[in-house]
Amino acid sequence: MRVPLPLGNDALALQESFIDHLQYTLAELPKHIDSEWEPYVALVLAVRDRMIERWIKTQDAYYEQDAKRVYYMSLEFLMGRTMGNSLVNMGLLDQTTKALHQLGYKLEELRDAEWDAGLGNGGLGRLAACFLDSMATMGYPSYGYGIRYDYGIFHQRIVNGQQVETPDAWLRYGNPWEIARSGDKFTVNFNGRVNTYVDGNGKLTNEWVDTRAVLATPYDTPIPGFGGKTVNTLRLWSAKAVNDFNFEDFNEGDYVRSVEKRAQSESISRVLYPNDNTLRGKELRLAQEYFFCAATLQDVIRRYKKRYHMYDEPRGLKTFDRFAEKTAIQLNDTHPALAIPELMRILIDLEGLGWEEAWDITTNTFAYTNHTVMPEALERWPVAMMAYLLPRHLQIILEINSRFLALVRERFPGDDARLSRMSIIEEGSEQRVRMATLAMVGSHSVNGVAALHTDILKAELFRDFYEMWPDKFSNKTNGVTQRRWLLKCNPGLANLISGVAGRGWITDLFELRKLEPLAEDPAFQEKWRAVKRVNKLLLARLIQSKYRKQGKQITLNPDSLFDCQVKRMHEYKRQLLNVLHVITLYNQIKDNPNADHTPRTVIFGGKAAPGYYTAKLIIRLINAVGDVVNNDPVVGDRLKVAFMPDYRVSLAEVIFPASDLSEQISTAGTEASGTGNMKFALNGALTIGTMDGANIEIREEVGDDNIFIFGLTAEQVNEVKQHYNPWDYYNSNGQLKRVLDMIGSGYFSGGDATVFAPIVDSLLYGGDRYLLLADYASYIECQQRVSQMYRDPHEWTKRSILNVARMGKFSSDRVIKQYAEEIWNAVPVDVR
Ligand code: T68
Repeated sequence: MRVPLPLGNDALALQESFIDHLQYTLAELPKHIDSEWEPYVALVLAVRDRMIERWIKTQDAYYEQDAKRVYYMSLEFLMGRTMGNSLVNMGLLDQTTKALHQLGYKLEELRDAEWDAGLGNGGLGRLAACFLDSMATMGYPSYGYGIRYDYGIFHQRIVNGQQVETPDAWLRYGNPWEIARSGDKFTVNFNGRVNTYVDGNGKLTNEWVDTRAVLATPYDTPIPGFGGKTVNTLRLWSAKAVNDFNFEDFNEGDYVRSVEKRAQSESISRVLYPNDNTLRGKELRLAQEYFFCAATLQDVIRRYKKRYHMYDEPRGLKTFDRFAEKTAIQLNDTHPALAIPELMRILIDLEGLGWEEAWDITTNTFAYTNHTVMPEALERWPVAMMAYLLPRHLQIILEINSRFLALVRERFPGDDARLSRMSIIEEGSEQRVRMATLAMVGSHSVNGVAALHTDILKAELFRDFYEMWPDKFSNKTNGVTQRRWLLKCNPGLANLISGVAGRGWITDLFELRKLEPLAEDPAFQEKWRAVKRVNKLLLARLIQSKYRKQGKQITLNPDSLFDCQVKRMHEYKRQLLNVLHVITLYNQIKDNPNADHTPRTVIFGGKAAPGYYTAKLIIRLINAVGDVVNNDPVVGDRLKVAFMPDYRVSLAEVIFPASDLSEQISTAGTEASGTGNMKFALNGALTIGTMDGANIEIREEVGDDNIFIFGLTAEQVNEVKQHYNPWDYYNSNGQLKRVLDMIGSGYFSGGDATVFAPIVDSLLYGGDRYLLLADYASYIECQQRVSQMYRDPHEWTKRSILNVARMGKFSSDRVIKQYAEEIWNAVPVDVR
């Protein structure tokens, strides 16, 4: 068979591919094209062709070298756009820009035609995306597995200051990056019942019968590592109805109904659940989780079996003897934890292994990452729901539990309270399956995502389990990929850095240390500030255009301090505390209009879960405060408040490079890690933050002088909560009282006191669960220090440079290396 010639990477070759695809794939003549979409697709295909060569080579190398495979199972992959990142990683950026320019196209404009792949809610989903980039860059034989939702995270519109959700139909015009692999489809079963009998050999056998079947079909997206050597795979499953003619329906002449019923099966992969750090116990969500696990494990086992005969019979080994040695599966939170009972079911019911043997393989294969200590985010599925949807899995879970509880009894005799705390089944008015417990029992590794978070898991949430298995627990502090979050999103800063420190930082972030000696160099500082200013102008332009679309006017001063808080809207993240500061500043300006106030632009962005009433009301408050502050002539350009609608990956890529100040102000002990904190700092913003999550480790790295820390520590939070009374703070702090009274009296709602009353009530009468009032004074004082320092450009810029220089630890490359060495026992493969 003829092997195709490698494609050229020069501008001419790229042009040829581009024009070929316009003509032969899209049947378009350039002069008749009047949208960006067709040339965008042609460009994608030209770039994709170049990735496919390396993709095939990579997969073949993994097969030939019989590498241990790593599977990252996640219900969320928040990929954002793929074009810019692919060009950067494949080294095609300059030639592509040139090629398009000669044809009369602008790369920037074609890039903007791409929809964000928003298949995630926030940090957890974006972490998965960063991990894929690092695993490919470092050459780990790895696969991302997830669901190809027809609808990603909703689009947020702001109408009359309030969030309105609209569906994200991101696949409407097709997705040119993906390749459908109809050949690798699998059947996934639901419902039915379990038939237990003793077979001819006297063996107890369980058969799952009378099930409802759904097809899982895979779509693959290539994931190029930096340098373009390794190209890995993100495989996403889509649900399809099976072709079983129901003759009963047919006989009754209800053909149309039988077609309609197909939609039910296909609804499994319809939509991403839009909750971040909370869960709704919907049966369809449980069906999604199982659909995903069942399809993925069949694929993993298929791939393993294709290879196992190499070391099988000749050496007297059985099929699955080397499964755990050749397979590592990382569970991104408990959302894919049904993979544990599913692997047990496959090994025992379908492959005929004994329980002990199957359990050994299962626990040696799986590892579990926890991302939260918030009780409302822990998955607890009703036993009754599981009995109906997955009867055989429930049986297996109960068997896992009874064997596990026997071990606990042995270790801690007579400790019934411990037994009920540790049981996989939670008792109560309704029995539930505790998925985190299932994940811990069924894995050989459990990790948190920042040092403090892991400490809290060990000391509080998972304390009993830590006492039982101290060696299972470890910390893996999160990181982010510098390819997207500096090289791609901030070319100005990336070039400035590479000019003085070389390009080594792109694959070894510790190389940024070379910037340290330049931190106080006036000429370098000048260039540093110039880059930031250009980025701020770009962001200001973008915000202004978004406001025009809402029929509003806003002018932003690029010399003001850009103070940004972008992340999901959640009470524990305390966007409301930030608002209290904004109103405090407003009062200070109004009280003292002639004083010299440091100009600030406070920028918010983030989506609230559609059913999260309080979070939505906080969005409304931000916009209401903005309407008052931004239009007050006394204030002028000394204070502006902007809410960026529809915050997403592609907007984040504009915001981080333009920020001076990064708000990381969650109540200590609530934010597992945070990763936005790292992206801001990597782009030269200083952090104002609490001693929470990875903020603590950022402080350790950059030094206490180069970060603004305020508020109670996690330990103090636990203490204060024992006897907390928000009124004490309200009554003793005049500034605070005034701010709350303004909100409560309708100052920002045209005199209507009812609008924002629930917000004030949640603080004063609702117990102020996240201790905003306790941290208010310390936050205000800290912000004053921020304003003061911003007035000294030399001092500020020095700290900005030192922040970037000391970000080495927060690369996801470091994190992946730790997972690979300490959990997966996986090694990189060199793809020639
Ligand atoms: C985040 N978790 C953590 N959850 O909040 C953040 N939850 O501190 C951490 O940095 C990040 O994970 C990465 O480790 C989430 O983003 C969710 O999005 C989520 C989704 C579904 C259900 C529950």
